[in-house]
Amino acid sequence: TPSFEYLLLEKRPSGVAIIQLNRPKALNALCLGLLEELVNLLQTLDKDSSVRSIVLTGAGKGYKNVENLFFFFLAVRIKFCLFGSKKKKKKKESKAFSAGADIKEMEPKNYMDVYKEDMFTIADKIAYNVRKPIIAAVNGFALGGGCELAMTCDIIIASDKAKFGQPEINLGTIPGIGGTQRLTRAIGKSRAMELCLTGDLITAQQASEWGLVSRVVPHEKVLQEAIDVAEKIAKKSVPIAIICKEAVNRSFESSLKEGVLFERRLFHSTFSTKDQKEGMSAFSQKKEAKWQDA
Ligand code: CO8
Repeated sequence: TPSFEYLLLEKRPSGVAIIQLNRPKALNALCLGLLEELVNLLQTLDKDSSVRSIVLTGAGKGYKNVENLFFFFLAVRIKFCLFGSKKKKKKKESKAFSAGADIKEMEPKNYMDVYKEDMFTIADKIAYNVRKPIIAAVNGFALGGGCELAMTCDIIIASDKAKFGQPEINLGTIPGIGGTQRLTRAIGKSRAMELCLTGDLITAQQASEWGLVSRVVPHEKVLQEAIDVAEKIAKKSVPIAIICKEAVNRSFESSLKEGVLFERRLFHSTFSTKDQKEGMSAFSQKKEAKWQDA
């Protein structure tokens, strides 16, 4: 298993890989090291035949390993016995998917620095090169680059405590990982303009009403909901899911007519797969399809 400085990875037998952005003290801000690890890991998982779908979330309270619950309650009890029930200062680390690009890392840079290192172009590899479906479980703030990262995923499921926004204007800059483009396509010009120009944040409920996320669930359920969706997808044929994702994504890149033609060609191409034969014959025989991923 590879080791990471900024990520946590869990691979489940169901074929779902769960990645956590793991800089909770900096609200999972996207430093360049984190982005590099993330892109490399996603590309590795994309080629890993034991992985069928991917969940991306932020480290923090929303993620609890069931096996660790016993130790969690034991620790709470011991703490209670030692320190009594006095209210402690609330820990800061439970509330972010990602608060965006790392401002402290960007602060000293000048134009030539960001131009030469082609800052954030690496993130395009997630949107354009990762073929398996990625579900974002947004467990808190998704701001700036955090919101942009969620938007490069294929499905966004939000905690009822999540907040979305593109506050770059308050820092004297603008979104740099596709925010002005993907947000506009997701929620329309007027709303995207309002968010990008005011820097205001919106609630998960508002994001859902505007079509940015597919659903809002209670905070403690957000990861499980995303895993459930990922597991459903993991039960499909991997190549067919990849073809399907490619077809939906083409709608962002082409006219309707071109998109429909592209879809038609891909649809035809599925008839060259064993899984199309299996899927249709299983339906006729009232059996469950056994995908060969071929
Ligand atoms: N970068 C670095 N550190 C951060 C970031 C960030 N984006 N966000 C939070 N942190 C740090 C804080 O500095 C703080 O650290 P410390 O404990 O050492 O002081 C810690 O995380 C906790 O944060 P807060 O104390 O601020 O927590 P609050 O609960 O008070 O506030 C907020 C939470 C509202 C999320 C607040 O932290 C905030 O406003 N964060 C910044 C959000 C933001 O502006 N994001 C956009 C960044 S720019 C971007 O993403 C795209 C730039 C594209 C540029 C393209 C160039 C080519």
